[in-house]
Amino acid sequence: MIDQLNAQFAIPDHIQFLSGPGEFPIAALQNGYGSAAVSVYGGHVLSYQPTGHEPVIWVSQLANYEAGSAIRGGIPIIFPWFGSHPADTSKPSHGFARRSMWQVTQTAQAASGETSITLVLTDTSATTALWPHQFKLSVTVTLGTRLEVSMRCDNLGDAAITMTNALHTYFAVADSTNITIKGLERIDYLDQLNDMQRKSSALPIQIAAEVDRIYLENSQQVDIVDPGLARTIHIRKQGSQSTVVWNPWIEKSARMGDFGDAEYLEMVCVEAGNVGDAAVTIAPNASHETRQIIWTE
Ligand code: TA6
Repeated sequence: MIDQLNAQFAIPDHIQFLSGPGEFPIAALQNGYGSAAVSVYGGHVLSYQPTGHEPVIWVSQLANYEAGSAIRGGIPIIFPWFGSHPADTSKPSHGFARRSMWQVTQTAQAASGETSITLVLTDTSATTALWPHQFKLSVTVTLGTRLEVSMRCDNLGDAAITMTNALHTYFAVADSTNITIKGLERIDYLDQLNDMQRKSSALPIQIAAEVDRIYLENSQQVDIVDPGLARTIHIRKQGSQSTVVWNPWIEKSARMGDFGDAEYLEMVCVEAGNVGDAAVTIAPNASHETRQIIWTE
């Protein structure tokens, strides 16, 4: 498969495919702006490192790379439902997209230097058994002065479909107890740790316990200020009515088999999506796109 992917989609000096952990095919992107890696399994960004900076995206040292499992870290593609399935908790949490093998459909090297790759997941008997709809889900990753990740759902059926989604991004930080997350002050959020109570705070977010919040907003820029790495990670989004902020803290970290007990100190999730009441309905032959734009300075 790797030889076939390289024959079809490699771009000398910019995109090469290699066999990664679990023998998952990985696309390695590089250019003057930096480097990134994308797993064909899950359509899943595993790394992003701008030139001259520390890695921006985090992956657990204990991540599973097994068919059917979700990779812990990176940018999991959450589709077609966020969290537990609304009617059947036996179905995989956060949907099936991140647990499926995708197809590479396009790679490109722009004259301006950006390198991009598009991967696609379309309905199969396995997905139809979980979610009886015809769809095409495309993820396009563009490595330039910023990392842009776009997930687009095309409704290929003859009935409207309703989905929730997220780009469930794990960001690398020096010490999660010493960061400040700005941009969500005075924005209402649902507290997933307190019966989805609706709350807000005038203060920027600091992590001193488990945090699991669904912010009800569609346009803020969020900044992760990280003095330990002497940098700020900037995050913008489009096509997203919800921003999820999550850190598992001590107890939940210890309960997750694919997450090191102390790894809560190394990461924070800031996710762009459409969650809960922000579910998106897509008419037949229509599409919806959610995009997250990441850069650091
Ligand atoms: O993004 C927040 C969240 O919904 C948390 O509640 C936590 O469950 C996290 O996602 C990870 O979920 P996962 O299914 O990947 O373990």
